[in-house]
Amino acid sequence: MTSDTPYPAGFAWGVATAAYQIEGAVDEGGRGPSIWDAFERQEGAIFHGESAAVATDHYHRWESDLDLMAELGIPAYRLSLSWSRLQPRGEGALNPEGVAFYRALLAGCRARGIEPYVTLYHWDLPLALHERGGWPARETAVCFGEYAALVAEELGDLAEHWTTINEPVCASFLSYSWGMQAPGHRDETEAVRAAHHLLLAHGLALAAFRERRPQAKLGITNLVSNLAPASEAPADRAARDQVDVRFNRVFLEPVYRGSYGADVVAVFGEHGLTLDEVEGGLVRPGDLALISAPADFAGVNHYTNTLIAADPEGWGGARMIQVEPTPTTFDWSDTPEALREVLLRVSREYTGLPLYVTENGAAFADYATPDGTVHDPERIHYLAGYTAAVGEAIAAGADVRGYFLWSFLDNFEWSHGYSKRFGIVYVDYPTQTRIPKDSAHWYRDFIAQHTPGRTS
Ligand code: IFM
Repeated sequence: MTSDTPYPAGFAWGVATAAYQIEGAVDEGGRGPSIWDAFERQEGAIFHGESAAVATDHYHRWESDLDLMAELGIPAYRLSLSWSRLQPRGEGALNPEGVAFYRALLAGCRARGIEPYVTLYHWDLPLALHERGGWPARETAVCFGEYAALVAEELGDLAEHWTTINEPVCASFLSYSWGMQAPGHRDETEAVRAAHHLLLAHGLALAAFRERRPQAKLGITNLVSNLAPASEAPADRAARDQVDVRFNRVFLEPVYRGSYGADVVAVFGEHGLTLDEVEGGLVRPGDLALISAPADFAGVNHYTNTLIAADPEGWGGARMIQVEPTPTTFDWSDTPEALREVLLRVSREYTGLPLYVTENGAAFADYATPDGTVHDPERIHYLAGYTAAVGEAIAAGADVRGYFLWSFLDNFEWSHGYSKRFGIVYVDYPTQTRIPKDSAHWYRDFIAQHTPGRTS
């Protein structure tokens, strides 16, 4: 640590993206369809019926995108692999064209002095596996372990840090219970089964990768929301605890404590989660040892700071209200202390592993001015606050080793289509022109200032 920065030497400053949100080229390079390709075609699933078939065309523009990243002085890049590009049907040998694409991309990062941090799964399940039951089926987790083994063999030499699963809460509850993400189901039992199988997939992938690449640093990324009761009323406090179980604890407890706690089982027991491992049940003998096997880091994504009020009509009898101020186009808060609290909570209550903020950022209504510049003072305000909050968490004892801003490019924001711009680089979608926003220049200078030995 230097005297003028709270961040330790070697701190990874980066940006993050995900394959489906930027790559496009959905029918090229031998890629198979994923659940998102199918979900997009459902009436009303995506804002304005938009599609990620082209997205930011990164599949064709990856070299100039990496050049821009290097010009902006960004030393680390968290990206995800498309499972259905690498394994079009979710089983069998890897697709050579997919392997070649990702080998070139990862080597291209390193050639530019950018360290890649790779995520194996960011929600784009091969459609063929969905047709065999998707995440509610145990077999999907087994297939994921096999996929991870092949990735370790074919690509594992090109990155040190590997995340197994991104935000299992979204790939389970938002996808199988809330109906807002692919495959758009509304069935709480399916969601609980998906949640357990995503965690099992993490465990199987960790073991497979570890065996083939013992030097790799491995972990899972959870979305961790900061939650407080809307009032001191017992009903609001109880509602807050319900949401904490459903959103945070159902994932953090098995991974970092090796069991679903009694509160988690009290909420989800009726859907199959058990304290004990049951032969033939959802949680089977050996599952929890796999899920909680030692990892090398804990990934934390953070966006929301939420008050919880009792509401019999809401999910788990609760209603969520974003803490003010909520200037972002998602109505999410600009309240950086929430990130500090989340990092301290994870490090104090769950794990002493090094933490990485694997995603944090905000969407604003950015536009290009006639002189071809994009001014986003709100994002600079947001980033200044949240990066400072990371420093505060470190000063208070959290072992945070990196921060990945979401996102590098404006991109396809899932069911919200292109309506939410999270990038520090503006994308003019009709022409695919990239324009670094003011925040990109701010981040470049910030990184230089907080990286010993670097200048902008
Ligand atoms: O765009 C998403 C990303 O795919 C997962 N984490 C949250 C981001 C913003 O909603």
